Amino acid sequence: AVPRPANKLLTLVFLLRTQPTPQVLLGYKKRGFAHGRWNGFGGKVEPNETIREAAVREMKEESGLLVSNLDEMGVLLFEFVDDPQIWEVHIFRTTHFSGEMTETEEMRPQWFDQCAVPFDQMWPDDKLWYPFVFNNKYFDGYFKFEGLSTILEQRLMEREGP
Ligand code: 6OG
Repeated sequence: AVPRPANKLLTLVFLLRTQPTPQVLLGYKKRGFAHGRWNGFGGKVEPNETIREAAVREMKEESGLLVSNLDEMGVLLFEFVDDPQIWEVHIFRTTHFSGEMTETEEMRPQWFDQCAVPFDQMWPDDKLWYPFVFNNKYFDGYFKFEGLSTILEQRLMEREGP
């Protein structure tokens, strides 16, 4: 059998609010991998923390905000051509936050109306599964990428519960 590396665990958090209109907080990634794209807030899970702890920590580091009451809505698996490592991204949503929003060296946070998300400046898979997050539905997905912009294979389905 061919040995396979363990999945690389990542988090992605979506902070939602209903006032003044239904909105989502996104961050513009200023540097690093996949810079120049808007995304939720997140990053790698460290060895000494839970996935949930990582989600809260990364949100704080990248936006200045302390989030709580996270609901895990879905898990996405990403495969990249010529990379044996599978990325396992855990997607959370919440409406609970405190603290001051701050721009960091890595991210510029901004509220977007849920009907005006800049999908043309985001990972191309995002437009397919954001509706689940906005509508409070649970989901699982798999996307195979060639480079940063081409999806070769995709599977996406709703699931019953968390
Ligand atoms: P750093 O390794 O830069 O965190 N991420 C993705 N997000 C979306 N929406 N689509 C993808 O399609 C993604 N692949 C990775 C997970 C990387 C951040 O980017 C997310 C992490 O939050 C391929 O610290």
